Amino acid sequence: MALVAKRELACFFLMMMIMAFSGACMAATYIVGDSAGWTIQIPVDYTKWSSTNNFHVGDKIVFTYNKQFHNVLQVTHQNFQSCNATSPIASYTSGSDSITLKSPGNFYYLCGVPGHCQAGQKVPIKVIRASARSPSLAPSESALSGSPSAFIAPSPSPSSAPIIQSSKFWLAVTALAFYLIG
Ligand SMILES: [Cu+2]
Repeated sequence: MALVAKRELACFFLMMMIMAFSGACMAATYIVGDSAGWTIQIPVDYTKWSSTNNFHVGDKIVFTYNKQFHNVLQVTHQNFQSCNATSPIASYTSGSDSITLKSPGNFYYLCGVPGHCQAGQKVPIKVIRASARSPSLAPSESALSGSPSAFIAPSPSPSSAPIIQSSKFWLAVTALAFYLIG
């Protein structure tokens, strides 16, 4: 009986570790505004929503909305602040727009339908390097706020660090599982 409980505990622990690990190191997808989506019908503080998430290079943001009433325009910081939709960098109109965050920096999106941006349908997205997840490269993350443009320069593949992390991770998990099973 005790043995079964220990095994269950070990399995549960393994599952939790796997979930935590994949959450920390794999590309994530974020629905802008979560369940509310991209809207003005429900008051959503998109700036607050954005600030509660950590966006990394490789992550995706998805705008979900009724395309009859809204759209998504990527704009400059200046046009974001003034809700100027006349010269977007990119525009999306499908109603379910998945945008992959390809480089670090600050990106700005708003709805181009007159009045909507002013009503709060605008979201800033701050993207940090995927490799910033690795503790050895962590100092680069703090430098990002100073000058995002510096990070557009080509960087080494972020895949190397997670592989090292991965092997250490599995070693730790295996050791712990054995310990728990006894
Ligand atoms: Cu709109």
